Amino acid sequence: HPTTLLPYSERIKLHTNPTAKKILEIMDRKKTNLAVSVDVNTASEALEVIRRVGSSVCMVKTHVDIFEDFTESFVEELVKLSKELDFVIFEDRKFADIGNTVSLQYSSGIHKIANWADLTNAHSVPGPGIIAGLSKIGEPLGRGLLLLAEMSSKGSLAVDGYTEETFKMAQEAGRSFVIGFIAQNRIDKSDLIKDGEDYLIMSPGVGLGAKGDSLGQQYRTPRECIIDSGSDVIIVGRGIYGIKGGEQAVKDEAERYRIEGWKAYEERISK
Ligand code: 5FU
Repeated sequence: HPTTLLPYSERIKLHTNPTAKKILEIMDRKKTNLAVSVDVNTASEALEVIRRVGSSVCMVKTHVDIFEDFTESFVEELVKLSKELDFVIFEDRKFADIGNTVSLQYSSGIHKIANWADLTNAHSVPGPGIIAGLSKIGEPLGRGLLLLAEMSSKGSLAVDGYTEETFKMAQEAGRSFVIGFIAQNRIDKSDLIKDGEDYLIMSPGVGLGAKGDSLGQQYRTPRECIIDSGSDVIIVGRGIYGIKGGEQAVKDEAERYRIEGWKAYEERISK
């Protein structure tokens, strides 16, 4: 696949969306394709994890609806840390409704996601109206959207024709707002992709230890994602924040994944 041979730095100019550019710039500057998912119970714990791993990552992924203590001040601190430690904020909201509803869910309610999250994502199952509804809110703010083309979990229905139709839906929408996909493979197949198009493929389900969990999650190594499957960003949750050994261990583990991911990327582009 043409994209997988290009350095991240050379892909910046293939994008117009400010969030896509920012992600690639940070990856190049900090030498990291690692995103950490901070799925802990409280906003205050999440901030502690982020302070430890922030310098190793290009992105912090949240599920803010998990936090029992979500407040406006969490958002302020998160945004402050994203500037100090140089990372993008990705709220893994997985919108899945009609355009009108998702535009309200994205802009309003307690979380007001569009106000602070650089990046969010959506299922393609409702059809292109979901992109229109979200882009109405997010595009004027320079935000980016990923479509879920595949999932890491066992038995996922997002395969084959669904995955391909999701890619085509993104392509139809244009790349001013949709900047890539949550996927396990390079789903922007070279026979589908047009000249000058570039998408970011971000893959969750990454671990250097366990092969899965008891609820259907499946893990691959950073090498499998980046070299074998051509992913651009690896997303790691429990493998990093769940490591035993205290604060330093979490910091060290993030560095370990950053180095693994970066080595695999360097090997990929040198092929
Ligand atoms: F879209 C997806 C997917 O296909 N698999 C996922 O695991 C999202 N995720 C998220 O990535 C999931 O909601 C978690 O937030 C994170 C993976 O966490 P883990 O602790 O590394 O398994």
